Amino acid sequence: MTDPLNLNLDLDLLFPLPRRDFLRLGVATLATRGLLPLLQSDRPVPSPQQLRWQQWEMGMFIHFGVNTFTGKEWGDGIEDPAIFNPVHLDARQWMRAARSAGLRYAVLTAKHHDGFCLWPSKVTEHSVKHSPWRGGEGDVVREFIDAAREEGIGAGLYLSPWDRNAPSYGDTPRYNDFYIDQLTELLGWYGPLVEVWFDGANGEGAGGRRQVYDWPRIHRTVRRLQPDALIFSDAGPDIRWIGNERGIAGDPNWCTVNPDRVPEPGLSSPEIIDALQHGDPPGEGTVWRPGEAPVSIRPGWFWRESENEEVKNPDELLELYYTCVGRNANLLLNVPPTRDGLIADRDMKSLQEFGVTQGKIFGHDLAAGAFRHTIKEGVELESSSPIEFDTVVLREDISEGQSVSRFVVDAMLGERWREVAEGMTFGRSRIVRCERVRARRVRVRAVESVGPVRIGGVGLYLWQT
Ligand code: FUL
Repeated sequence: MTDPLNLNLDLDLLFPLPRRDFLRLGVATLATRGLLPLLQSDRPVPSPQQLRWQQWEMGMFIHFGVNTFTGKEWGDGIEDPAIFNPVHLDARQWMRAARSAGLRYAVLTAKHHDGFCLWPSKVTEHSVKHSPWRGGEGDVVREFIDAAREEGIGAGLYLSPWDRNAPSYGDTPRYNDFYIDQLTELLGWYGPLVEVWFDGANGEGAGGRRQVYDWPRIHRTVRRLQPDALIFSDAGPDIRWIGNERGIAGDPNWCTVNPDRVPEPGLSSPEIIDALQHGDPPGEGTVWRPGEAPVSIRPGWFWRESENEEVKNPDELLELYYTCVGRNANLLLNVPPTRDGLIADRDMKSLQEFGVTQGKIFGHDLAAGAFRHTIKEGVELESSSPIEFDTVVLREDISEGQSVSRFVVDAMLGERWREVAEGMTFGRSRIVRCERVRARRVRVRAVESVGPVRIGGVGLYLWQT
């Protein structure tokens, strides 16, 4: 392979894999953007934990608590713990639901804004220990974590900083100590977690007092007690919010971001939402902070009988798969248990069918047997017989960073190459749907990039059979 700018780069250092497994592109683009110093060693790359999490692609969000029993979205903090009694609670059923839809990790609301704790916290009385459930001896967090481990699902917890029950809320130092105590219980009592989810909501305390959260201390606590857990918030530091609750990632979507554009959780402006949606290309984006898109299978975050007819159907879930996973973000799909403590039949059915649909479409790469070889700007697939496809999955090997900023997919139709799809970033995965074509030769060209490109995979699928 020649180096277009005669930079004498050590290609084997840049590309330790066999040549046919990678492509190196866009050095000219690098030069024009002044990014040449950003070669492999300086580029933001995922930590092993981020990489694993990105490979999981989808997780299950579980909103559960006193709101499940009141029908409210935000409890006001004065709910009587006696209302919490999910008599048939079975966290294994939640995990089976997750598995059936290909959701590989799960995040439970250990405490939502109402302050009710799903575990027997020692620093508040507002918890399961004053509920009739399991005679006041129960611990939802424990049951959730045990079930997740048994079913091979990564376990994560959400601990709302906003607490409408805690009397100290708004008295900044006092509440911060209380919050760290709760966090310490959750991070210390239940074994390894994969993700700790921090919501930016910051309501007023009594008398209009403003609570200032101590984010550096919160992060230090997570790092100390759970060094392998990823920290989610609008502002990361490990995973960033994608900027909406509708399950739509930006296009383009970079895993890297300029941290100055999203300085702390809970801030909102068009510029911040833009940064969350799209990230920033390496160079401008100095940290690896992939996006996660939380969205509910129902209109609300908590289960509500009145919304039983509005559960998203498998086609809608598939659409979310395309707009999140297909745009290089993880999908965190909320599936709230009922008052019985179970995932409702209707939600379960949607999840199961979504799982079956994924298998039908993506279970077999139609190009699996095709010969692949490097071409000037990308890779060409050549199959012995024509492949009929309408969906292309493109991946970079993100362990080396993210680089592609514009790509084109061509198919050889008749005797000529015809462009069937184009777009911007790949990242962990990019799914493009195109018109249905039949071709023996297909090529993917990364026509612009901001650094060395290493293609991690190209797959062809048929979505509309
Ligand atoms: C928001 C919260 O206010 C919602 O209740 C929900 O938990 C959602 C995931 O985050 O900020």
